[in-house]
Amino acid sequence: MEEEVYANVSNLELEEIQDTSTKRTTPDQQPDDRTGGRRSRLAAVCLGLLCVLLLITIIVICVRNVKEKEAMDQTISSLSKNLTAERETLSSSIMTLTEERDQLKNSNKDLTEERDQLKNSNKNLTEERDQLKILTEQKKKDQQNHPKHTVNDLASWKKFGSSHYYISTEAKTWDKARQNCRERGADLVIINSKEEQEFIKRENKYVWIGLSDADEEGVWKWVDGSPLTTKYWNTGEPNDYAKAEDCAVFKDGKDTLETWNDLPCCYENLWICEATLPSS
Ligand code: 2F8
Ligand code: CA
Repeated sequence: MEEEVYANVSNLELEEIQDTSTKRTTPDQQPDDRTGGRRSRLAAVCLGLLCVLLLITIIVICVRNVKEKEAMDQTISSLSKNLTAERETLSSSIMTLTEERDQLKNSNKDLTEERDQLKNSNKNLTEERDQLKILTEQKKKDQQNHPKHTVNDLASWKKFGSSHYYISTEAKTWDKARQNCRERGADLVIINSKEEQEFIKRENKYVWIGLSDADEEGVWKWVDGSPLTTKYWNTGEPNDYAKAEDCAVFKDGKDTLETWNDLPCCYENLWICEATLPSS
């Protein structure tokens, strides 16, 4: 049985081998094989051409890209140059503008200060004008109510040199004492010589005189506006005690000629008026 099977198989194999060799050597089938070979070659040539074409395309693209990159680099570099130049122009114009702004700030500051000073001086002048108006009005009234003294009017006054002196019998503040003198056509006494100082000392009275530093601390002025030159301050005076003493008083009972002291103007004291007659 086994032998039979082997024999069959061998037969079959033999047939197959015969079939195959018969197929290869069939003369009818040879033109087909040649066409296939040609096709394969044609395909290979086409493939090769395609590869070459692809390579050329890639090279062209690469060259174009390189050129484009160069062009872009040039554009970027020229833009960068322009921007740098523009930035420099802008920073120099910023510097100029900053300087201009600072100058304007300074001149604005100066102008503000000037304006404030002008405002102040305008205020002061307005105040001065108003005071002068009041004084002028007061003077007019004084002249109407108390016309200037004649020699006869002054008969009761003490005469020394070319002046007449009135010593009050009541006490008043410095301002009111002065006003009283003015109403009498005189003013508080101005002492401008040693002889006059000696004359008043002989009266031996504690009296206001026409000297004050009320306008400016430490700057003593007589009532006619003249500065103090010949001084007869008591030792240690004027001391502006408690920062409140702006009016001068003539002290009595002193051994020396230095008899003056500064006192608060609101104190009430006797006073001396001096009238100087106009020279005829
Ligand atoms: O010692 C001088 C001093 O004496 C007094 O002050 C304590 C006088 N003041 C009054 O009288 C208000 C000062 O004027 C004077 O300088
Ligand atoms: Ca004093």
